[in-house]
Amino acid sequence: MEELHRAQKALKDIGKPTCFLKIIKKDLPADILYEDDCCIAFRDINPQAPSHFLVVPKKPISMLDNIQEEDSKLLGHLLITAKKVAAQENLTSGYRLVINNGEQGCQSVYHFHIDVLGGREMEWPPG
Ligand code: DGP
Repeated sequence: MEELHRAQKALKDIGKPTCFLKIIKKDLPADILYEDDCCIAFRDINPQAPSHFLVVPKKPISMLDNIQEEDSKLLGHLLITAKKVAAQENLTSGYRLVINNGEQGCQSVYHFHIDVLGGREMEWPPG
């Protein structure tokens, strides 16, 4: 419920510079785990698992719904980055990737990102 409320609130700010854009521009501090020309990975400020980090493209795409065919290579790069950072985090027993999209998907920051969670056993189905 709290997640849905946060997601509904975030919808009002769609199109405005997000905290992730500020992290990319180094205007906001973050615990950065990886960075290259196309993307950045940093620890989630409100971790839901012992290891919880976000993989974020530098291109400001708001959400999965707005990903285009031309972004296919970038999407692949984000997945490879998630895998590399998970290895860096020693998530050898497995981990989960999540993409929250839109209000009912509980997306609370409208800069596309992949949540990577690990370090504990995940539940299925997710809530
Ligand atoms: P979601 O859109 O539901 O995937 O949630 C976005 C995640 O981003 C959420 O788990 C909390 C995290 N987050 C929000 N603001 C900040 C921030 O300023 N810094 C960091 N490191 N994480 C943030």
